[in-house]
Amino acid sequence: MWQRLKYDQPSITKGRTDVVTVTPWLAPVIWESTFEPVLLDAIFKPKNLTIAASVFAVGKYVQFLKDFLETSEKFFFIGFNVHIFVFTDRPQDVPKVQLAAGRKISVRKVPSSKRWQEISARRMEMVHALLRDLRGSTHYVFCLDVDSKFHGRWGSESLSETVAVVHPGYYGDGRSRFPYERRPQSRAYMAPSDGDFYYCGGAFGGSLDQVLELTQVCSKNYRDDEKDGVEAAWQEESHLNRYFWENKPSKVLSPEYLWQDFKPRNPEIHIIRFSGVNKNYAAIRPNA
Ligand code: UD2
Repeated sequence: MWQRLKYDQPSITKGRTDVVTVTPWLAPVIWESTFEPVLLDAIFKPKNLTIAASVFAVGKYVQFLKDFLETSEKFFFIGFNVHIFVFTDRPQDVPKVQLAAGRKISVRKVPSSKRWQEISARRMEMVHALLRDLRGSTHYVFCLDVDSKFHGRWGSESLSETVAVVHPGYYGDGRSRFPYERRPQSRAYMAPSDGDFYYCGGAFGGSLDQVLELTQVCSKNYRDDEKDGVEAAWQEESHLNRYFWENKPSKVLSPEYLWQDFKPRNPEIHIIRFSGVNKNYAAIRPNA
């Protein structure tokens, strides 16, 4: 295989100098130009992997599905077996999208909700139940926000045991400014002197077994908090951040992997791969 493969000679002394490409616990941080897509695909494709993605479209958020699904066909793990699971209370409104060979969409019905906080917070629990069914048939899983579109490659460079995405809104800030849960009575609590990065609730993933574990711990902590009458500041995103503080991700994806359309592109962002669309919260959320 290697004789036929053509890619630029790697250098061990030259590379990107404007960003950090490894964490203090030696997990790679994935930025454009730090990896060779042709080489990575040549390593991962022969493994015949199946990648699952979960996406929730509850209530008016079904309107985002068309763009999400159509753009995933152009950019998300092209050439791999991909199975997208759409969780929705409106299965009849899931758009029909033309799929390439090896790609599937399945729809799972979930209850509607009167509170967006609850929709956001219950995702981990439902994903956990799904993953138990997928044991033995799926290798990696990504949990993604639906109000987003793919604009560039998101592929095998992102595969690892536990994968976190650095939130585009806070990556220049000091840790004391991160919007972690700050009340010690919550299981998502983070002290002002703690924390590595602020990670997105809108995109994370890893191997099936690791995401099973992560979703179990985070949803249990959310429910236990609930019994104590506490809801973390950013629901499951807060619990996810606490989880990744205690269990360092084995790969960190730069904010290229979840940008936000309203943000001007910063110079270190050479490509936007996935980005949240601009939206009018008052018009689409079930509550204020
Ligand atoms: C931020 C986070 C998001 C989540 C949220 C807190 C990023 C960049 N953004 O995004 O991950 O932590 O704050 O809620 O990480 N949804 C529905 N129906 C609804 C409301 C939400 O299906 O009525 C689902 C949908 O999949 C959506 C996700 O929940 O993508 C998060 O929705 P959001 O609009 O609350 O998220 P947003 O963009 O403010």
